[in-house]
Amino acid sequence: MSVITTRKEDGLLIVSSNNPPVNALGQAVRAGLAAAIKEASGDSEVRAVVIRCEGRTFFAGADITEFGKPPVGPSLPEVVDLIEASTKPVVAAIHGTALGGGLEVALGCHYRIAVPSAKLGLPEVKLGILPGAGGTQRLPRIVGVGDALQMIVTGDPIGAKKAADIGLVDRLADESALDADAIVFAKEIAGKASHPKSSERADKISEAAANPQVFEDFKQKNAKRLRGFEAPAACIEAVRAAVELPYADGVKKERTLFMKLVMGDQSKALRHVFFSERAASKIDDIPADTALIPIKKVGVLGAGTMGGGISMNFLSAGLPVTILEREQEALDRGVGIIRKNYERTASRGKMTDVQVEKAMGLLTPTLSYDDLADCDLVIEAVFENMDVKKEVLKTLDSIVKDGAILATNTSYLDVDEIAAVTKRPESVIGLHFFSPANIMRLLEIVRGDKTSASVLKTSMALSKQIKKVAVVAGVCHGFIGNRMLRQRQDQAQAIILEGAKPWDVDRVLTEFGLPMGPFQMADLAGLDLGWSKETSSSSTVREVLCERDRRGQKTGKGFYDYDENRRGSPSEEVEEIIAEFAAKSGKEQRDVSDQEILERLLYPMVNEGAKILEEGKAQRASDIDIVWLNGYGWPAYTGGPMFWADTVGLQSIVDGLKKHETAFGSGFEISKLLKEKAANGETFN
Ligand code: T1G
Repeated sequence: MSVITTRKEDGLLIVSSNNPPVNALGQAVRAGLAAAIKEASGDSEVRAVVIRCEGRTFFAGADITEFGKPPVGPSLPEVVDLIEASTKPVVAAIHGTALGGGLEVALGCHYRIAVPSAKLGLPEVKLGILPGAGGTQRLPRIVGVGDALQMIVTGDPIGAKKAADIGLVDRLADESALDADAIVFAKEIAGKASHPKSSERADKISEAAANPQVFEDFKQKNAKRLRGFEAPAACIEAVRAAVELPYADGVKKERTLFMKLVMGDQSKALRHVFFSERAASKIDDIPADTALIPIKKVGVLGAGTMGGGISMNFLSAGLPVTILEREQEALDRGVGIIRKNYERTASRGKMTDVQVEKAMGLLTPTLSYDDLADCDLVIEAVFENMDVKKEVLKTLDSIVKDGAILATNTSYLDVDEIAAVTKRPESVIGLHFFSPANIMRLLEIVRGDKTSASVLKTSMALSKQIKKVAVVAGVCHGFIGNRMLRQRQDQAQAIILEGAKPWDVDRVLTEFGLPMGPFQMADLAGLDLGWSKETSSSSTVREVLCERDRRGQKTGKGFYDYDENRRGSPSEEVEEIIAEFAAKSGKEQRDVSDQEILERLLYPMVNEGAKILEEGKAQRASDIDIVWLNGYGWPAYTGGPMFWADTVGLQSIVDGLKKHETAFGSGFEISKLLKEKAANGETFN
């Protein structure tokens, strides 16, 4: 069965695409579309054409799996030009998501009709490229430079209503009658003498032609968000070409920029991220027919920062939450913070007051464990202490109904040991949210030795429902993310004793693309976390700083000195404290290069990632990448620590680890898997 079929109806040629799951514009689809347009042009009975898609969505873009492979014609630009040049007017009937090449096909059509729920966008920049089938030249001509820049440089889709407002969509169809309304529309326009061609429009770009400052302003306004990414600047340059060059030259410029980006490392990394995020939701070794446990009511234990944030995820997804605290005051404070967070979101226009009240209406505060008895899932978010967690799980085990999932939000502790205090370890799982839990996308699903397939599969399905990117981790100290972070933190502490300045260490990591360095992070979190004056013994630089009232941003000084706007600057006193401490510890200080800082802090993370894979604590290397991208701000344009290691070359990583072996201390070992892959010239991904 061909993916593109045509049928004639009342003088119209209806062209249908059926290429599940998302009607990607693979070779067969492109060839089918080209043939359909030729069929219409050659058939005198045909007065107009409607292009529509079966399944859940209009074309969601070029087929990304074809990237990097030898191209097979017709190319998408050729198909889009063919549609626009068609002697019969063409209407695009849009539902679901018209994205990337899919929107470019629609821009090649003479008219666009969409259901109100449809989304339209050019997300190519998220894959490290730019629209390569005329989108950067046609879209500004239809919607103007301002909206085109916003859509192309951010890659964020817009709704059909907004698209209609800005002229991208000519008509909104009834949500349940797209095909019928598209046919009516096509018949209406069929009689017109001429039909609009996006590539020939100029009215919407004249304003920008008179004011080229619009491009600089846009760049400035988005500089912080786009830092480190190559594609956004190329997107702006392509849209500028649409304003400054004739269409044919603009398209050439677009193609040149596209080809450079698509062959580049950043696009390879971002395509890796695209498929890795989708792969992460697959659990390799559980049967597809594993039953899901219905989750209708959720319980959360602890109304502190984590408990409150966790609750909001379920409330925002429309699931009722019962939140338990020991004291009324703590309960009221927790509930108050949840409401304040929602109201702040509403004040930014990202929620309506009705939605705020709906979410708050689903929240039941309680001081009694009994109110959790009929929950389908209970998540404990109490103090990170093994005895406390065991006590809580034992109590839940005695109260909550059979078949319910008992989850712990521990960040480090042994989930199997916690599960063992219950009579139903198969129902126990780790759901490790990241703070702030209502914002951070990552969820580490920690699979215990006895966790059942149903509990695991249900947790993964639920993570999608609460819009998290979930990754399955095995039980080990710190699971995937924190276990690797530990390696970096240890080296950060060690390398400053050898002479690297804390602010140089942070600079090297932020220049690499991480949002913050370890010392900036420590000052933000507070150096006195887990510290007490009574037990302090100047045994670490951190202790000495705390003893000197340098406890971080909150005291105006930590590793950095802070001004009234909390802007940090290097501190001579800290330099002296570290030099003194190093001397006392018999450490000689020396100049440490940026390259050594990078290798010493990031290579051990990769090594630990390889050990996690070796031990089967992660299903695949790309899962580790997804953890670091969504939980620790690792720069997406490098693909994540394991993909980045492949880019650096595993042999270079091994050589670097060997070079710095002494600095890593006696217990350090290079992962067997890493050494093997390096020796065989293999990669992780
Ligand atoms: N190509 C190939 N496979 C794709 C695909 C695509 N464009 N989009 C999705 N898939 C696969 C995906 O890997 C998954 O596979 C399955 O479809 C379902 O996807 C010239 C060059 C459309 C919003 O960037 O954003 O056009 O895991 O799990 O959550 O200018 O998919 O089941 O094996 O994501 O409902 C531009 C990418 C391409 C859009 C649906 N287009 N797709 O989300 O399902 S570049 C995009 C999405 C381009 C031109 C350039 C989402 C979706 P599997 P899913 P979903």
